[in-house]
Amino acid sequence: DFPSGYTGYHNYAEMVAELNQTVTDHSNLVRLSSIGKSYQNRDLWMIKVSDNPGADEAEPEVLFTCNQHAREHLTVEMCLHIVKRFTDGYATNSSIRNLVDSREIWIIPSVNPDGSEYDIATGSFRAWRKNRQPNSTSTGTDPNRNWGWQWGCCGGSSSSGSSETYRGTAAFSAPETARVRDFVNTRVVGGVQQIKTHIDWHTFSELILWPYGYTYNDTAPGLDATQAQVFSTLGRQMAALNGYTPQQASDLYITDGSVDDWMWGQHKIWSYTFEMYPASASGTSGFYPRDSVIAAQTSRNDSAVDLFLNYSDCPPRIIGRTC
Ligand code: 0X9
Ligand code: CA
Ligand code: CA
Ligand code: ZN
Repeated sequence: DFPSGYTGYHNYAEMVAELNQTVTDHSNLVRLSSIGKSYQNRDLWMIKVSDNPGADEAEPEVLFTCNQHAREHLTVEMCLHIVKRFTDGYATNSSIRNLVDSREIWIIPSVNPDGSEYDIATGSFRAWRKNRQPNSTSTGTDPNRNWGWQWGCCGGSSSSGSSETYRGTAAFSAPETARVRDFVNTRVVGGVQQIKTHIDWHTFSELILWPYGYTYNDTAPGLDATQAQVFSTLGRQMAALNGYTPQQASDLYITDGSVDDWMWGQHKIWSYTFEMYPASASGTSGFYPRDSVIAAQTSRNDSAVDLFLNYSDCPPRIIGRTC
């Protein structure tokens, strides 16, 4: 389990308990479901937050994913914080109520529960990143190199099973990414993708990143200059609210097979990657901030998340365009 100084973080069982408690407390606002199983057969839980949550209403849909990377435990807390704020806040906060009433918000707090549990299993952090799927030489596929848009194209991932950025044997060879893909594919209704926007939460470096990650070019097939302008304008406005640094993903380094490139390339979902606290650290210590920072470093993103939800009907609106 989590060591002393970190017991405020949720392990997998505690995360599931928290989600179930939310269902008990706010059955009028949430639906809990599993999108399938991890490699080690853990449920990949997803919670929907909206008014009339049992109905598929004509409201812009928004997706938040957390914990693709096992050791990035602060991101689980970020997703749970989003759930809590939009449910506990509903009765008393009119701006929260307006967002919940006008959006369908899907939240997957742990995309990689096997890796996350492995990271804490001995009571000392293992600094584990990948999932726990065996490969030909070692263990683990990097979920954020396993997505099927320009998979393995560009030197932004590894074919070596022992690498921290092992891309897997094929796009979606990891069950965890395949199940998120399947869910997103089911949201194409009448030929129209219902999910308009997405944030994938990571740690660390305090960055807001947008596609593409596989190329240094600002524009590329499927991403024109106007769209790039939308990504950067919304990215910068969110960054002004949380103090992160906004940039195209490849400005950090080239990655191929990352989730945001697939969400945009395949579905035209306006997809961002947020790298949370801290801004910098030595070695892997940045993945392990004490639990005392959880409250401040999750609520720090509240106004950026609100802006993001607000524009989720039509992100091009931010540069005066229509949808
Ligand atoms: O390498 C990653 O997957 C991310 N950094 S982390 O330290 N959380 O592992 C950055 C990914 C940046 N690229 C894209 N988002 N495309
Ligand atoms: Ca609704
Ligand atoms: Ca809908
Ligand atoms: Zn990460």
